[in-house]
Amino acid sequence: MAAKPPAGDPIQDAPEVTPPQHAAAGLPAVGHSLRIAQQQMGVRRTALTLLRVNQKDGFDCPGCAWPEPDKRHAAEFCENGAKAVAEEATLRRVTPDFFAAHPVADLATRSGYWLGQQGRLTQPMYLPEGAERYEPVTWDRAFDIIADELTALGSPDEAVFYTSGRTSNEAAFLYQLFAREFGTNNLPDCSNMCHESSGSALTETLGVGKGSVLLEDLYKADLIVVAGQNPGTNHPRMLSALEKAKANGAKIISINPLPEAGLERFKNPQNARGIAGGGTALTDLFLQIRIGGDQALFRLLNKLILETEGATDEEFIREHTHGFEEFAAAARAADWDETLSATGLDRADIDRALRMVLDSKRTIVCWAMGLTQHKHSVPTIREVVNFLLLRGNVGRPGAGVCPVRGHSNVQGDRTMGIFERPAPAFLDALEREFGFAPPREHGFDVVRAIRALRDGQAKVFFAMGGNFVAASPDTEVTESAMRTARLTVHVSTKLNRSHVVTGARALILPTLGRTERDVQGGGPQFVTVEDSMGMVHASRGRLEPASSHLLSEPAIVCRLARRVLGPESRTPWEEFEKDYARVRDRIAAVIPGFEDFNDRVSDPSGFALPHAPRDSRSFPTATGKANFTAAPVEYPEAPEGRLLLQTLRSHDQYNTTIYGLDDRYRGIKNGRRVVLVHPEDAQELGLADGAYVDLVGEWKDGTERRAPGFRVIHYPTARGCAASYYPETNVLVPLDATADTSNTPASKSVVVRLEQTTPA
Ligand SMILES: Nc1nc2c(c(=O)[nH]1)N[C@H]1C(S)=C(S)[C@@H](COP(=O)(O)OP(=O)(O)OC[C@H]3O[C@@H](n4cnc5c(=O)[nH]c(N)nc54)[C@H](O)[C@@H]3O)O[C@H]1N2
Ligand SMILES: Nc1nc2c(c(=O)[nH]1)N[C@H]1C(S)=C(S)[C@@H](COP(=O)(O)OP(=O)(O)OC[C@H]3O[C@@H](n4cnc5c(=O)[nH]c(N)nc54)[C@H](O)[C@@H]3O)O[C@H]1N2
Ligand SMILES: [Mo]
Repeated sequence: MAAKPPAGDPIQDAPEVTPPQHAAAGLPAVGHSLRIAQQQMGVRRTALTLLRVNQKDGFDCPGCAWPEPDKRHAAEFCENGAKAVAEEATLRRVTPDFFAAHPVADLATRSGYWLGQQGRLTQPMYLPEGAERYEPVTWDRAFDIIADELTALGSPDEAVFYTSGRTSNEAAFLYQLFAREFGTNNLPDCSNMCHESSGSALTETLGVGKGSVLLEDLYKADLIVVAGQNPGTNHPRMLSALEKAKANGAKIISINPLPEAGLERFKNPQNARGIAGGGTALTDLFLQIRIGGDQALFRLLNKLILETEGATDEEFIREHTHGFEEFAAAARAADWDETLSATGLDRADIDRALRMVLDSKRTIVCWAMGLTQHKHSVPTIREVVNFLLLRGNVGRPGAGVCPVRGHSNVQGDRTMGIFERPAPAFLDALEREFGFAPPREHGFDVVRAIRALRDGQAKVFFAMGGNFVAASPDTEVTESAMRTARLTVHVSTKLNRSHVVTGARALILPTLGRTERDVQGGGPQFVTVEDSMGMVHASRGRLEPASSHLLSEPAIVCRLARRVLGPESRTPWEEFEKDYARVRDRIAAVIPGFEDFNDRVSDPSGFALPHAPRDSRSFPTATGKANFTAAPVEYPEAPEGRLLLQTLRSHDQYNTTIYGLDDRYRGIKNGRRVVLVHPEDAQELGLADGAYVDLVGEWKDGTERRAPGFRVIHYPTARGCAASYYPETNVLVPLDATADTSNTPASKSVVVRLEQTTPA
């Protein structure tokens, strides 16, 4: 067993490059994940833990939000799920001695990778004002410190309560209840940086801000479009679903500036064809689009559909939609030349795509961050909705919208009320059930919370999970905003950058992870989660907790609420902490679709939440119909000599958690400070393969931001585009560069100049 973290840092970043691969998964993936898992957990624990992932009596994989098939394999996890589990179930520990040996100033010089590799947090730690080191603190004292700061605020709106998407339904429901009873809607979450654009676009057009398909629908589809998503790395179990869809006759179009290996070919490690054979070719048509060209592409496809006799579903349009004429006029005006230049595609490619679209009776569009993190993301996703509505592809089997969510319970957290702009009906229900008047004014999202901290309007920052400082845009602005806070508090499993860039005082509150046993006064507990397709099910950890000092997330919220709100609160916090079933009773009373929650969740397969467009083709929008929309077409353009940079994930990371330094499918090893550039663009810019550059972001207000020391890799991305990993490149994303309407940071289209330097 190798429970020791790496000794040195900065960890050597010396990228080596081989040609990109053309297939994903297969045996190398299994070997790779087992190696990482065994380094963290040892052999026995690896076997015991991984067999419990996503089983009906086990825990929900803390990796992604892709749903579980009803018939599960003995090993219903993937390489990257195994890495996520190993990261949590590691045997390495961060103890008070560690903090005694490492002043915060020292930890602030370490990489995020090094911090994460130190292991699980074991005790509550406190950084007093002016102190150099974190020191151990009791839970009671920690809650006193938070309560003192919260009650000293001029207004509850000077506190910010962030959530990351691993938090269970029960913890999330309690957390928003506490924040609102305290008096604020300042509940930003990672969704603000992720699928907020999908939520905004879908709520307006279909009336429900979630996907409209179930796993079975993928198996029934004729055509699946995968746009702006890299499932081979980020949702590997989706590849098994695509494989099955193909076996049933589906065609796949992938739309991406990068040829992602996982979408080209899948070698399923769970069948003989995948292990010994060549695997399954997935993509039938690859549209290598320029960054941000998707709205233009879908607009032109819509024009072409409209121009094809009999291609639209007239009855559906008449019965169920609104705004068709205005949309159709805008679509008819789409221009071929403009589309070709916006997308970088050939006419022949678009013709081929059109033929596949017209040949399909049941079409699903899946997407992720490649569509959501641009200035014009909301109109882009609305154009995808137009595309589906035209042929009646919403609310029937094998068809619909499929935004593929990130964090394993990010969708559930939103359902539970983690939202800075809660619906009035939700607040009314809270008021009825709990007998206090929740605040009605909208709170801060992520970007507004950073501005509020920067401008002194927010003074206490509390995070339920996540790594706000590293995940947020404009690193320097965010870090200095965080340092102005009176108090920063993080409920966390692992050490990260947000623990070392702190307010005047700081607390780290260590918590149980998914894999661990949770026993409270009322006996062993389980929690629930909702996947990307609106299926709710239980999750039960089995491992001994990483330390006897850990509290569960629900327990932390309940104790904090009792301490802050005092005897005046009529909410039974003590009872909630003892028995999470009591929390579920209240969720059932407040949130539609959770009736008889405790009974229904005892079904090991879980249950599906209602979704009006999917279930009955009814659309709870302002017009009572599905809305066509007609926004002007936009696309980003880089001036002469500049490139459009997207900031994305490598294969060895989970957001800001770095598992290793390889990006296997893209052929990059042992380094993360790389920038992928098309060989011809590189040549025009005079940059040889392997040249060293600084990435200099240029924002429209004339400001520049610099990320130094990246190695240029000649790579087959779309022309005019570049790609580099997040979070290293967050320093380049201006705080004000956000999507219209959703306010999501536009981290997939940053204008950059590459300045050649000498290697460090
Ligand atoms: N192993 C692992 N799993 C994860 C995560 C992780 O970090 N690691 N993160 C989780 C989270 S929170 C999320 S949100 C998801 C993220 O899942 P993804 O969205 O797949 O993640 P990204 O790496 O950001 O990849 C974006 C993809 O969009 C493409 N793209 C970029 N710009 C454009 C564009 O303008 N148009 C089109 N058509 N394509 C574009 C990129 O080339 C890339 O393939 O994954 C979740 N699962
Ligand atoms: N430039 C750029 N920026 C981006 C993105 C991008 O594509 N490009 N993607 C955005 C997206 S999609 C997202 S979702 C955000 C992610 O933003 P976050 O969700 O804030 O970040 P993570 O890196 O997922 O958080 C990791 C930390 O969560 C803690 N943690 C893990 N498990 C648990 C748990 O069970 N309980 C608790 N309490 N804590 C736990 C650990 O301490 C770990 O260090 O980043 C966004 N930022
Ligand atoms: Mo995400």
